[in-house]
Amino acid sequence: SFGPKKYDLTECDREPIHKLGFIQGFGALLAMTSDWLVAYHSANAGEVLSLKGDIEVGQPIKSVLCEAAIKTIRDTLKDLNHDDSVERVFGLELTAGGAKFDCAIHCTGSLTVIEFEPHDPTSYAPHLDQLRPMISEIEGADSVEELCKRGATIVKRLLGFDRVMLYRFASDGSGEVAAEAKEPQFESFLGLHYPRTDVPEQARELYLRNRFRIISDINETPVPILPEITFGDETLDLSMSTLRAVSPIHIEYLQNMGVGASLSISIVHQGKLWGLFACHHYGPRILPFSQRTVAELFSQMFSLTLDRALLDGANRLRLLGREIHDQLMVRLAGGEALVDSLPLIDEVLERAIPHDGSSVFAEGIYRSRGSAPNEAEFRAILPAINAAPTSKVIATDSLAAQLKSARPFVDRAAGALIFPISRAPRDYLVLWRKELRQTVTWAGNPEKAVARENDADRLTPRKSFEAWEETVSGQSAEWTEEERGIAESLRVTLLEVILRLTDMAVQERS
Ligand code: BLA
Repeated sequence: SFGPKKYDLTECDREPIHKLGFIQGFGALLAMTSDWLVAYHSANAGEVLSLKGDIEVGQPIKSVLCEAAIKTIRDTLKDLNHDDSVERVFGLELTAGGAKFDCAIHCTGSLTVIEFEPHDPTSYAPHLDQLRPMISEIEGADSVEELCKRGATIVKRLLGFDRVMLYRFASDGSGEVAAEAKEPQFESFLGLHYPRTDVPEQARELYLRNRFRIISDINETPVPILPEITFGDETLDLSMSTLRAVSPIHIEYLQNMGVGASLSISIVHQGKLWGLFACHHYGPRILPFSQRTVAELFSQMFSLTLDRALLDGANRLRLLGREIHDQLMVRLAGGEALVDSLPLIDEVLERAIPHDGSSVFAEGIYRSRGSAPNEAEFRAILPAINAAPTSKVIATDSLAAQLKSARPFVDRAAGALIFPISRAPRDYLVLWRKELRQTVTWAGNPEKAVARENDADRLTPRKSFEAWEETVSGQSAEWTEEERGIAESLRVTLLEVILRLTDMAVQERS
């Protein structure tokens, strides 16, 4: 239950956040059995509906809601076309002559769940009007970065939160604030990285199914769902709920960050949780259901636009790869030795695969640039990489964890993208990346925003960052799938160029 329980970092992934048994008080909930008896109700349901008596478990729903409302709910159920569907009904009168409500209706197991909150009379129209210009605005973005920036700005404008971030996940579940729109008086979190535990595994899974959540008042006491314990000891599954009270651990985290309300919308790419629009407000903030629905719609459009932008990006990189091929061909065919073309290789590659240093080792000669290891250091790792397969690019974000001999230069070159570029003797092109913790900027100290100190300061972003710093010690930024793709085709190019040059040299000699 909600209380001052202290949590351990390793417990994060195990908390059953979909079955905590509480909702937020800006609405109420009823769950009905298939024979339309009340199975669960939030403790505030009777009050929100202005009923005289208490709601009892097992009571027929028709003694709680009016006939017309029940009919609407039944009809709406027909529109639920897959397991995780949630249908909305705006302005529904739930009791005869009573107030109107905005409702979310869904099924879980054999139960029908209706969640309702006071109807917002401004309704859809004004929010919907905003949608069309927003879509053309994101469609005009010419890169993923620009798209993210515009997305954050639009969501900020749409929802009026103090801070809207686009939080982008890396493949290891950690993440980075990739774009931000905020009120000027708040410190920027742009570029900050957070460890994977900050949005634990089960939360990331849930956020794929249920793409929208709001925590409207961090300091509000959540409303229990009754009965708290049933015969089967089965707590109501709130996975698809719109009112679900979130994990108390996360509440504590937000309190420590000084946040008053939080909202996040999933950004999905190819069936994976690619990122979140993460919104903070420094006071409580309740948004009408209609407005939340429009924001959700926007994020779906955003996800589609993102799909296309990522695809465009991949295509651009492929074109760039061809360009690199041509340029290299011209240079090397002109008689330049491979080791001497490192500056060119570096220059063209930098546009496709950002790196901090590079090396070429060809025909026994070593050349390097930037933060690459020196010749002696490189020769020390050579036997190990010679033992690896020649047929593909080797990508590692922590070479020193795999190779003892790489430890002496971990401070300069932690990650390596190794291109084997000939058969024997083994020649290589290597791109290097520095340790992430040296390159990641901790832009300011968000702890300044903390209003109170308590003994649970483990759960502050600062502590989180320290934990993250430890986990990524000796590790560079990862080589993304796209980067590894370009590297692979570039390896083929280099191999081809080199083989052709060798052929030419052989022909000249004979
Ligand atoms: C959920 N954690 C979340 C969510 C976000 C973050 C956005 C989604 C819920 C929401 O909308 O608020 C993380 N929020 C961030 C990050 C930034 C931000 C990284 O603004 C950066 C600026 N969280 C922890 C630790 C634990 C933890 C250490 O930091 C576990 C011990 C847990 N986070 C946690 C849990 C949830 C969560 C359990 C799920 C909350 C829920 O949906 O019930």
